[in-house]
Amino acid sequence: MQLFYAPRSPFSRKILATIVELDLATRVSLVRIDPWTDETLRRHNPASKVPTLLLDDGSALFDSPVIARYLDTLSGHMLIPPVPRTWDALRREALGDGLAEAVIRRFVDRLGPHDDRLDRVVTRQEAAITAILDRLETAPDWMQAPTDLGHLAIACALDYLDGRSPELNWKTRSPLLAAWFHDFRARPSMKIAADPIIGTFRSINIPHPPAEV
Ligand SMILES: N[C@@H](CCC(=O)N[C@@H](CS)C(=O)NCC(=O)O)C(=O)O
Repeated sequence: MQLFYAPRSPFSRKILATIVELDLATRVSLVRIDPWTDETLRRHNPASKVPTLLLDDGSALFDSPVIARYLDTLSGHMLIPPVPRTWDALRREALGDGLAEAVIRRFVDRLGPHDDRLDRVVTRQEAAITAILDRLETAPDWMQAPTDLGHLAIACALDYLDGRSPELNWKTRSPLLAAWFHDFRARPSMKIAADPIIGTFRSINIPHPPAEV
């Protein structure tokens, strides 16, 4: 299988972390691509977005929730637990993905010329960001649950929030979440997914992955 990914993309990182958690690294080679400037990807995914997973039969899977479900099925459902816990894990994944989406939209919209319409879009994204952070902070039982796809999605979104929008100071607003994130990001899967220079998962199979990147 080939994974088209971009190093800064939080959705790509969720899938990179999923692959490592599921011990599938030897079965996936990585193709780094800039979906904004490189049209190669559109042949496989008409929306030309990362992540896109090219299967061995030539068909492609997208977007990240679909890819994650496929990989989880391949490896015996280790990241999406059985019913009734399924829905908690998938809700967490949706919260993480929703947070990442709002951070991306806020960032892109703020690049444009300043006008009222854009202000409204940015304000709406900020409302989503704070509401998702508050939901995760005020009902923290999920932090103790066994690691699932939802935890990976949330951690990748928080890492993206850190890098893209440091001015939002989310850790001050969400101290419990910040403490959880601090511990969770030490997982090998998170460190590896944060490495923007990996071009192949072969580097992942070394016993001691590179320290902080
Ligand atoms: N819902 C999609 C979102 C994917 C997405 O938005 N990817 C961004 C990078 S983070 C992208 O490829 N953007 C290129 C574009 O919008 O043209 C998923 O979960 O995979």
